[in-house]
Amino acid sequence: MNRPYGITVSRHIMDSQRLHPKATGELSGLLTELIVAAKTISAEVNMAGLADILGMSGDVNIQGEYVQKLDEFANTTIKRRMANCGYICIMASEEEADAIPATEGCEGKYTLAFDPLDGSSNIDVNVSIGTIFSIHRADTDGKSAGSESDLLQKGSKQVAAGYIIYGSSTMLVYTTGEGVHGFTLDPSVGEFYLSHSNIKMPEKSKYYSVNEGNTRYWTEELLQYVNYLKDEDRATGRPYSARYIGSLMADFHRNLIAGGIFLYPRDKKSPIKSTGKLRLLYEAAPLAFIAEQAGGRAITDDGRDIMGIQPTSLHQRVPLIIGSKHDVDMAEKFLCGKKKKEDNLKG
Ligand code: P6P
Repeated sequence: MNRPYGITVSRHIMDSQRLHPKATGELSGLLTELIVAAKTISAEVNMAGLADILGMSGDVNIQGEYVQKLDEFANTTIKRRMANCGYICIMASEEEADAIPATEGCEGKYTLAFDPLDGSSNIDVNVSIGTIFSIHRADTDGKSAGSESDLLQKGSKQVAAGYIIYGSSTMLVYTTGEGVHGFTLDPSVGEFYLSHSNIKMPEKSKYYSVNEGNTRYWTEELLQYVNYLKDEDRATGRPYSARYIGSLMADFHRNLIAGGIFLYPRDKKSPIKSTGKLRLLYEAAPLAFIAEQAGGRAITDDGRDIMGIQPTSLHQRVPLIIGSKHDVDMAEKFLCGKKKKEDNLKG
């Protein structure tokens, strides 16, 4: 079968760099190193069912979650490769309590925040999982150590963001602020080929993604919005269909390609979810950058733009409403009390 001789991700990165005469190539180098780590993780994830790596490692991470062995492998793979790459000065990982400095003498001008393997609770049941990354420019001379404050920057300051989803195929989706582009891995040659150029999220969708097992813990406004989606009104394409996989990567990627709205609001089920479950630095902010670059939106459940939130801690959680612009706009009206379900009964 003729292999697709399309654009490789390396060529796409270099083509993008050539558009910026002042570019030093450090961001290209950083992305290239991250992609090597992703290929390594992909090979391991795809073998998970065969190797004895499946199952729990017995450890517990900063989030208080049992760490799956693949989590550890992914975290270690990224940390080791990026600490010595010479392009970053400090890192934050979902799996580590504290910031991770670059190896002394290998400091660069960027910072990296990452979730090494989001959705890891789905590993043993073969559901798509993913690595999420967010890159900022540090406030340093580009040769010295970074500090935690270099990591605590608004999403609007991101230089690049992306994810690798390990699913029926392994895909890399990333943005450097010039659109969103998707690459599919051909494992037989170990190369990512451009498969989704300039992805645009459908403005309006027919899917909503939320864990309805938490309904009793939601605010009244959220309940009103979700019930609105379930009402029948052909003119506005309702009722929507429910699609919730329980893996942020799988749910977000489907919504990016096919359209949809994903909601993980604050709920009263447990104290740690009083500000939502998902983390700002390495989940909400990078996905918000991608969503906005693809024409979508990302807000909190009280209407604040995710990209405008000033982080105060590495593992800060935020409520996340993200997806097709029309749907997030409508959710915002309900959540900010500007719209009620019965308003629509009046036509
Ligand atoms: P719940 C997976 O554990 C995760 O962090 C995300 O990938 C996913 O969207 C969310 O939690 C699912 O949470 O409470 O619905 O199981």
